[in-house]
Amino acid sequence: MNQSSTPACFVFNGDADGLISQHLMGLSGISPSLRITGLKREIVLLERIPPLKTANIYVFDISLESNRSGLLRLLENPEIRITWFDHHESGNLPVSPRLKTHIFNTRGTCSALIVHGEVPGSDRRWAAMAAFGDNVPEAAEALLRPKRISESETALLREAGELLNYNAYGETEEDVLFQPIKIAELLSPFRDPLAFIHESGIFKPLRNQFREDEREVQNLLPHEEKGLARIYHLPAKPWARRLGASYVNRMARENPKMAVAILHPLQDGSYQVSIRSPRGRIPSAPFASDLAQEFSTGGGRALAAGINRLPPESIPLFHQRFFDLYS
Ligand SMILES: [Mn+2]
Repeated sequence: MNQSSTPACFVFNGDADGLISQHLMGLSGISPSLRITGLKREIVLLERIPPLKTANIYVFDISLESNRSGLLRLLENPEIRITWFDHHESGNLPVSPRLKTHIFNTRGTCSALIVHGEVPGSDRRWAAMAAFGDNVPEAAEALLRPKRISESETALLREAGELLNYNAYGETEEDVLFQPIKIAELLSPFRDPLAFIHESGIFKPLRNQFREDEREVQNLLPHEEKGLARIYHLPAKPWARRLGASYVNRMARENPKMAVAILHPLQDGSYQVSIRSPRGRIPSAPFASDLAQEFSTGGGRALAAGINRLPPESIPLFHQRFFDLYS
């Protein structure tokens, strides 16, 4: 079958990195007949592809490991080819002549930087915008430096990337100002990132909402505090669902000697818990992952761990164990 007549399908994360990755592929001349995306935490996306007779599927910025079963099912169809760009841990790569991967799980990269490297002649300011949004600003700056992009233009690219990333956070569609699929459609005619920033109409409302959310966050007080340990309970409000995930990292960065836990209420009445142990190289600090694993849905790493679902009746126990270890 002639490849050019085969419909293309783009599947991507709804954050800045995913959106811009698929846009770069679109600018290279491949126009998708179908786009599939979601909010930041919706990463199992291959299963949402409707049955296709034939397709060239391009996947951006979602982990292969999380989509393995969907991928294996798609590869059973000999008329489907898949090209995958990502920077998350992938696990073993399935071997198939119809699967091509560009997956680099190294620090300081992001999917749009990988796509940028594969698409000849693409405007590096797009990849820089994505890298700023994906929290790898050093990579963005390194990409812009040889082109002598001005400080004011760099600042615009940075803010746009960060706002696109911020827009993808929420628990439901109602939590976000723009559905990521809508942003992908708005992006598609723009070749110039500055024109997109000035003319798409999304950045002013995003900036305003972000500032209001920031004000709410700044008024937040710890629910309980003992020594160098703090627990916050976020309210069941959209701003808290949008900023909660980045708030815990910010608290940990700004207070490196502090242990922090944040409880996010979920719709079913349970809580998602983020735990950060002190970063200030305190050798005796207990691992955040050890505390998380005391609870059935907990896991993570030494400095950053979490509990997916803490039932409300376990909150007093969590407080007690957290302060036992860290106060
Ligand atoms: Mn990414």
